[in-house]
Amino acid sequence: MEQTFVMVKPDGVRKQLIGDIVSRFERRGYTLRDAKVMTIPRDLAEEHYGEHRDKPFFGDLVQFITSGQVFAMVWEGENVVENARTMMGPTNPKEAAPGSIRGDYATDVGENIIHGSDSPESAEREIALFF
Ligand code: ABT
Ligand code: MG
Repeated sequence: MEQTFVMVKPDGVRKQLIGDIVSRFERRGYTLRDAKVMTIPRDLAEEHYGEHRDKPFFGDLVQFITSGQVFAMVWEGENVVENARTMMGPTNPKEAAPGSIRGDYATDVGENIIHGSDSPESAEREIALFF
């Protein structure tokens, strides 16, 4: 069965959204296979966001994702990689429809509440990195 890596980012934890986000995935029928609260070490953040290493926002991104606790999760179910991205809404919250997680709670592209793997290959890589 397909699995994906989902993470409530430090802004989502600060806004007390862990329960809401877990509830959305449960109501959708997905199964939580693993989860933990953690503070991401700098080297893990740089590895996780390695594809963005040369982008101008990379420094701010690593600073933000290591700025507080995150809630890392593995969710399982049919088509969960793609559906999780739909539930989250687009990366830029300005484009996110109400009812999506980012559409309901996020305001900033750099601090957008939640992460979800963007492909089954990314999911496998990210689950191995975090668990
Ligand atoms: P992540 O779930 O964090 O990977 O976001 P998503 O896959 O939706 O979007 P991508 B493209 O992977 O963005 C990674 C992080 O970089 C931030 N970002 C992105 C900026 O700050 N400025 C930009 O112009 C772009 C394109 C948003 C994402 N993270 N956070 N937090
Ligand atoms: Mg991404």
